[in-house]
Amino acid sequence: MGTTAFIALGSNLGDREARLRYAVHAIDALAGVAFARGSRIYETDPVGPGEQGAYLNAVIEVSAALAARELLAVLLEIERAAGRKRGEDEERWSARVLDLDLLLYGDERIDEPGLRVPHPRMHERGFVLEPLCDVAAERVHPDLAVRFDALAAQVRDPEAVRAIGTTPLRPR
Ligand code: A4P
Ligand code: MG
Repeated sequence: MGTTAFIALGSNLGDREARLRYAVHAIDALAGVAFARGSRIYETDPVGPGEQGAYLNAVIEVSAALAARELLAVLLEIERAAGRKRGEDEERWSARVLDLDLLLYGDERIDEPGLRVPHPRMHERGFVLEPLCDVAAERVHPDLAVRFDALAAQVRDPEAVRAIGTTPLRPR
């Protein structure tokens, strides 16, 4: 079968939940990619410079018959398609309308121009690790050889990363 891959989803503009649901639906609809399971949706304090609103974040597991580079390419296409959906928002905020990061591709370690897996900042980000633990708590980070639940415990901040509801994200 395909390679197990994990994808992080983020949105902090407009109807954030609709954008995450659009993304998981679009990913599942891709030829060569099958949705396996999703985390809960989390509302998260923004990390990084500048003033920006809270994000919704989630992580999904898929089975991918595509190579990692092909998978990233189609994820970036879905990002762009979501950005085009709301005309007037697009110019100012397109980078944050929908962010799709390829976190893990099997246990592969890839460092090429435009493609780094595991995602280089995933191990220090609660907004990635908490939803990842919903679906892969016992998996081991391929570079660090540490379980994701242990990595999450090191950065845990329940006020900054809050599960909203209990229902796992899945394609409609
Ligand atoms: N790229 C290389 N490897 C990968 C990969 N594994 N996954 C390249 C995805 N992309 C990868 O991505 C720019 C390029 O990275 C892609 O075209 C691809 O070729 P980007 O997401 O547009 O920008 P960036 O360089 O990743 O910027 P930055 O600042 O690192 O953005 P991040 O890391 O995506 O973080 N706070 C909260 N609470 N929640 C969030 O989701 N997200 C960000 C953005 C900041 N703060 C946040 C959140
Ligand atoms: Mg990104």
